[in-house]
Amino acid sequence: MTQFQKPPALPLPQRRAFLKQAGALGAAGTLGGTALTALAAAPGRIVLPFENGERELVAYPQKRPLILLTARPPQLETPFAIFDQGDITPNDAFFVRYHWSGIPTSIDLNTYRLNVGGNVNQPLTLTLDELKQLGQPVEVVAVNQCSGNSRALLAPRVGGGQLGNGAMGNARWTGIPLKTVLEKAGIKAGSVQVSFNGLDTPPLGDGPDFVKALSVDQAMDGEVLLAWQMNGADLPVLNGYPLRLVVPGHYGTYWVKHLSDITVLDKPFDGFWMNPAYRIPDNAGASATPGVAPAKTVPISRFNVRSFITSVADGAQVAKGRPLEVRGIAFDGGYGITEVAFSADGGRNWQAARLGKDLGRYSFRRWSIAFTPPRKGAYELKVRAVNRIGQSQPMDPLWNPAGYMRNVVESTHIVAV
Ligand SMILES: Nc1nc2c(c(=O)[nH]1)N[C@H]1C(S)=C(S)[C@@H](COP(=O)(O)O)O[C@H]1N2
Ligand SMILES: [Mo]
Repeated sequence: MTQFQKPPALPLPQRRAFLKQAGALGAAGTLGGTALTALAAAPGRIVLPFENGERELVAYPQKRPLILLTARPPQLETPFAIFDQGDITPNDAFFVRYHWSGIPTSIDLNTYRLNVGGNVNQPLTLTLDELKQLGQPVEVVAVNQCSGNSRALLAPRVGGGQLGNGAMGNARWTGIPLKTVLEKAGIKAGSVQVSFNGLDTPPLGDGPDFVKALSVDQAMDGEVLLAWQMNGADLPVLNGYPLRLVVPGHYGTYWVKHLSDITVLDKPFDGFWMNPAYRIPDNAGASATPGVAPAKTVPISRFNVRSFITSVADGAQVAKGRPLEVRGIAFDGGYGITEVAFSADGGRNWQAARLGKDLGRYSFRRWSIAFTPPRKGAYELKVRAVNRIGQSQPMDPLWNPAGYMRNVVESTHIVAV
């Protein structure tokens, strides 16, 4: 399966079988004994705001009920209301994305190893404990967002996982800089890229394994982390236990989970998941015209600017003349959000919102503004953010064939009564 195909929804019995297996195998990992009890609560359904947006809510091991996109592999979206509850996304509410169904359901730290090899002076084979001893742990609060977050809102619709706005989350990640490990191994002269592989595999070994690459410069920038904790706890199994790459400001595709192999390369990596997958039109808005193949593509990289209203849902009724706190989140690729503007009249007039606590330039930035609907009737609310280098969001949606990087200024329609 590639991200260009719409994954089929599995019938319930097959999904149950997977969940049972995940729970039963959980002894050595962190799935623990609670996994199956969580499944018992039949959580219901949700309707996302696009055609064929009806989804089941399902609780996987270590997760609260989340929006089910596919069961094999597990792909789960965070219900949007969670984003109104704070700037950190709880581990059990964090979205899950995989490409292949051969995911590890249990990992034994006694046998787990991180291999660092390729064009290095000293190949390394490290246990998790040995890795942790290599340097002082560092922390970063950073958004992880799937390239195809919000894909189902595109017009015309495109193939790929039909995601609403829930394939993103913000967490405090703890680990050591990738740089520390690469320095220990010693990158040889002439190296150009570093590739990353995790423990998951294609079914029956008949597809391209999920492997990603970064340039040596980026791998050595000191910001890319090998992280073993998320919000102060071990990574949930479905979010990459026991170790994942964290690439602040960059799309989730680079955040390789269950990381097992780091390989330094003397020529560019050209595996399937770097080319043709996960590429965007090579222009400022990463945009293309439907039906016209983009002239040139490049690997997707940094997030563009996004902002969302989280405190009031589209279609909500509010009281005329009663003050409303409109709240939400904004983020970008790491320059930091400097301005958030709010409009209650479809974008004709804008007012500056108040920015919340700054958790760092890779984090969600919360914002809020008081709004009192002066009359009865319909209002079109909009929010638009600007980052430190002046990047913002388009008023009209941009489009590309893979449905990546949606960041149009969205509308929330409400009615005052
Ligand atoms: N091993 C592995 N890592 C992976 C993937 C995968 O399929 N396998 N998918 C990537 C993609 S496309 C995304 S968006 C993020 C999602 O991270 P999460 O599942 O922790 O939310 O994981 C990335 N890391
Ligand atoms: Mo992704």
